[in-house]
Amino acid sequence: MTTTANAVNVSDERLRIVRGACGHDCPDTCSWMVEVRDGRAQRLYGDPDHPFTRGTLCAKVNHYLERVYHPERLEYPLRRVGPKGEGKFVRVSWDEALADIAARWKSIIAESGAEAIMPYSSAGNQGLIQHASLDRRFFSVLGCTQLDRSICGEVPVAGLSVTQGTGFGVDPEELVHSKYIVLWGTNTIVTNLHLWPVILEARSRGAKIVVIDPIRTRTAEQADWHIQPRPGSDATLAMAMMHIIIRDDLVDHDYVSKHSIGYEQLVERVQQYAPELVKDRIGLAVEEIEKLASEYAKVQPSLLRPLIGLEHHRNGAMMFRTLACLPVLIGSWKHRGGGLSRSTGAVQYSTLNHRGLTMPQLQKPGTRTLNIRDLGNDLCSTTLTPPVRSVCIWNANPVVSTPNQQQVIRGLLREDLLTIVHDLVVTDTARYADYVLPATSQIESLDLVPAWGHHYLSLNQPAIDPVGESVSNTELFRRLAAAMGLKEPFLFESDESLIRTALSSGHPWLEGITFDQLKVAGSIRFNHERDWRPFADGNFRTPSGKAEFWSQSMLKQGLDPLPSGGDFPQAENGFLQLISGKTLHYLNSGYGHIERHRKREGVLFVEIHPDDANSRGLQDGELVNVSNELGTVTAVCRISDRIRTGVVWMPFGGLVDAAGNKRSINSVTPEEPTDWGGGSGFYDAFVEITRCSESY
Ligand SMILES: Nc1nc2c(c(=O)[nH]1)N[C@H]1C(S)=C(S)[C@@H](COP(=O)(O)OP(=O)(O)OC[C@H]3O[C@@H](n4cnc5c(=O)[nH]c(N)nc54)[C@H](O)[C@@H]3O)O[C@H]1N2
Ligand SMILES: Nc1nc2c(c(=O)[nH]1)N[C@H]1C(S)=C(S)[C@@H](COP(=O)(O)OP(=O)(O)OC[C@H]3O[C@@H](n4cnc5c(=O)[nH]c(N)nc54)[C@H](O)[C@@H]3O)O[C@H]1N2
Ligand SMILES: [Mo]
Repeated sequence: MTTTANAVNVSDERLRIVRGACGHDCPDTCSWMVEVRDGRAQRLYGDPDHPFTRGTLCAKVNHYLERVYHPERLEYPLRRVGPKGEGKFVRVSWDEALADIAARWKSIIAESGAEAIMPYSSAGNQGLIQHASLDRRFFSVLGCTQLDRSICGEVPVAGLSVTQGTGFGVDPEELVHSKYIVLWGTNTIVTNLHLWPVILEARSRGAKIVVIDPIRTRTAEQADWHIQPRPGSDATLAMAMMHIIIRDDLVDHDYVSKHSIGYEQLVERVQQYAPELVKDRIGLAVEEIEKLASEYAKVQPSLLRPLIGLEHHRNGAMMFRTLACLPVLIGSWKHRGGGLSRSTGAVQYSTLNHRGLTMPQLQKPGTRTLNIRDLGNDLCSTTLTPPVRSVCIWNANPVVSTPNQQQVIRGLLREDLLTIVHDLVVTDTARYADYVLPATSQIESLDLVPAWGHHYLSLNQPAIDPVGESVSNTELFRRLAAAMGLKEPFLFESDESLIRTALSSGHPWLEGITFDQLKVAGSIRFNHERDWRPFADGNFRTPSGKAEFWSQSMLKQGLDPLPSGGDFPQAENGFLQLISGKTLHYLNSGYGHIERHRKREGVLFVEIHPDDANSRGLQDGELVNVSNELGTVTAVCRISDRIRTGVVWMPFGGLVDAAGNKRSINSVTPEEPTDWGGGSGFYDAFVEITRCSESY
């Protein structure tokens, strides 16, 4: 790493260069430099010296300053004047907004108890303190409803932990040493761009790249082999692979006997997964399954990289639990670059003093928890006691991102609901708010940014003053605490002090990493050996200390103690399974307000296999309705052999459908819970596709 100072005075005296880091919910957490002249940011670019950023940003963040200075950027607090959802607001002062919110919250608490107030946030900003710190303390002190935020990332950890006891995995930079890389349910080139050069480096050293995805994504097009199973069948595929590995004695018996328990039970379980028996459920030919299992076991070091595609299925946790058995069975954890590499979040969060930031001890025992995926049902519930009377939303845009979108909208339309939204623009969710409060962008606030795709810790330093009257999340909660008359000093901790708290864990990997050092270096790699192999010598964090093919704790919870294919629904009676994926120019629901990005993504479409289109008499380019019992969304029909039969694919992004209605894919996705881990199986959506009477 270079150690260029934070604010460098170059020959142009009025120009400052400030180091920062992207706070988007993305594995890459890029380090960037912002050139500022006379208080205005003029250029933002990837740090050329950062080993993971390598001087490039992405299709979205290349235009980040357009987001900062966008004409729709919120500069002042707004109060609703029109009907809910119409988006009519007037400017009010912060004092007026805070006084009214506090007065209404106080009366809600007096009448119904604090649980009638519900916080709702996700990872819109994934910087450590802007993501989760004073907000958690504030709502805990009041005793408000707690939120189970398992919409992204918790399900895999819940699944992996059964086998490994932790979500730890291979450091993504170590993939250069892998010889067989399986990108499993992830579209690296679109969503995790900065890992791609690492994978290409591995390929240049002889690695084979395999993609497992029901659709031929951009990444699949670049791979050496694309395998196209039916959605949700991946754990069954992994079981069939284990069947073959055991049958052909490709097992690493030494590793298995030293570092695992339950091998005999596994041997018995995989008998049900002979490739001939399960090929139809998986939707692959026996030869493909045989070849994958044999290559995966024989070519070492082999590496699995499963990301998000698997967790949004009802059997999501079991998928990760089962996949995690594969590297144990063949002992690939022993090799440098071998094993499984998913999010590095578990590593980052266990290294930092996260509990010191969120102070979970403040939660009042017995306070109810509502799940993020159930927002629509909870807002519409007539039985919830107390009912949700106010929802405070920041770092999230649930009208677009939460399943069963029309139910979310019905809930937000409730006249008696006090809705507060803190965001950078009037998002599709903010349109339903009573108060919209302006949020700072990443270049206007201080944060320590952990990454879920690498092992660097980055300091994001503010480059410019907040635009208008916008405030950061931490400042919002300091203001709300003051308005509520709260006095606890920890509700008013400064951003810098919070960051120092986060760095105070005493973890050996943080040795020598201080706030002051980060101010100079910008980004620092955790202090561990390059060649960190988390489970080379066992060290699993399970109750037995071994990798658990058989799990006593699962049994105790009434769950299957062994890995399995899990239950996954399949399309029947003319229905098609609808899955989705991220897009290049949107960051989840974000960037949709910027014309350049909207244009690049174009009109909402649905991709369908030629056979499925023919049997429905659909033409390429015509408008179709994608519908089920939850709702309808209109999209342009794209007939394509990128997708396998029985499955259709839509991009996840903005809210407007191809007929101009305020609907997106989540109008037809269910809020079905995952097997465990609290997630939602919204990729198990089943839809009919019919010709639309409107023309495009
Ligand atoms: N159908 C379908 N649904 C999905 C997905 C899918 O693939 N398909 N993906 C799922 C996944 S993986 C995820 S992570 C979720 C994402 O869902 P959300 O977390 O709702 O993500 P975004 O839609 O990007 O909304 C984040 C919001 O936070 C705002 N924001 C950014 N920075 C700040 C800040 O500093 N302060 C405040 N107050 N606000 C800020 C942004 O402007 C944006 O409006 O969606 C899930 N929903
Ligand atoms: N450009 C861009 N980058 C992003 C985001 C963004 O919105 N835009 N979002 C960020 C966020 S929040 C996240 S969580 C990450 C997600 O990163 P990824 O995991 O790469 O996310 P997706 O693009 O949704 O890719 C998931 C893939 O899984 C496939 N899939 C769906 N169901 C199945 C299945 O049952 N089996 C298999 N094998 N595959 C399946 C889908 O077709 C899709 O191609 O990306 C982050 N990066
Ligand atoms: Mo996500």
